[in-house]
Amino acid sequence: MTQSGVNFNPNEHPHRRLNPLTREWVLVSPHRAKRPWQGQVESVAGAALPSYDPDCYLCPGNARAGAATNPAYEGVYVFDNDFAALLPDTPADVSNELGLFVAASESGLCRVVCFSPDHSLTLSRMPATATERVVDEWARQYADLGARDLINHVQIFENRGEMMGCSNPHPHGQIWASESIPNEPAKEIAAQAGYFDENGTCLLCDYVAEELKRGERIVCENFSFAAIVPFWAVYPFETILLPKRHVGAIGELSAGERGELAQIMKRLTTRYDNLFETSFPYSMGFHQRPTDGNSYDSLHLHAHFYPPLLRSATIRKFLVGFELLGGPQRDITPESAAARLRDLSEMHYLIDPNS
Ligand code: H2U
Ligand code: ZN
Repeated sequence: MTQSGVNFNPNEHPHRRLNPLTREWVLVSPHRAKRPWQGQVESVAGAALPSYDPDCYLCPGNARAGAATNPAYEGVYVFDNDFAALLPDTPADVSNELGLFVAASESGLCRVVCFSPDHSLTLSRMPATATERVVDEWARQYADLGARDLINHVQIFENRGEMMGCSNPHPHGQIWASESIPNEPAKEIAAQAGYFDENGTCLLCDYVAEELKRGERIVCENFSFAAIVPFWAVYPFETILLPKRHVGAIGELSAGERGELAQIMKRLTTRYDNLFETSFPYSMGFHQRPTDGNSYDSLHLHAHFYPPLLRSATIRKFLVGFELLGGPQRDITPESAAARLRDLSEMHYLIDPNS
């Protein structure tokens, strides 16, 4: 890879990187970001939210759509989504006309998980001990939903911020439990199995160990977990959160590890908020073993955080043009994004250290 006598330099020259989890390429164009932080970094100070909002359909004691009313809950609260995208009683059917018009019925269940009764909080500002109860609930939901014959995959996720299509700032996430394995986990499962067949080891065990040795893409870590801007990141400040040991599902984490997961999520999301002094939007979610009864030994539990912000609270990455028609592309390198996140404080900008 040479340009008339100039050696290839990944910090200067356009190149492609392979995502081994999806086996897809991302185009990295670092030369476009040579002066990335010159512009004014705007921050959008959102109005402080009240702890209770009488108009919020997730706050304790409030009415939801239809007939339901939330109880006066005090910790984590889960309910069946009133506008569920998947329904449990869908009649089974498959059709295939000419291989061109292929459809299959899909059953499932959708739930909403309120992380806290306090409307004003976020995972970044909740006490880690409260988030630990969220982790416990995720494990319970995965076990409960996954045990049903109908359910073969449980997708736990959080959309945060209007930019990500989140309808409400109340701290909450969703669970979509489905009959089939969705596209993204299906790609990752195949790639992890393929890597295991070729190497006899787990792709993400090998990856996290190697990243910990190299250090340059680590954002933060604790004894059991590491948060990394992956080598193949598409979103500017995308991260992957991984247990260092081989675990296939949240329910296999020990009580201590669940506490550490809650802590590292708080530390990571605090860094995100501090980056542009904003309530940092993202979609995050866990990839864990499908619940269809197969073993999936090569699958390593992890969470992806996909945040769209690029240079400030108002400048965001859109997937347009080449990215829609060709493939994903990024300007700043994952290494420089990791360095920026790593250098940030873990004291949330809205929390007064003296109070
Ligand atoms: P989002 O903010 O990520 O959209 O999640 C909120 C979910 O809450 C959404 O899926 C559901 C929506 O269907 N919802 C209810 O179940 N009941 C309501 O009364 C309003 C919204
Ligand atoms: Zn609320």
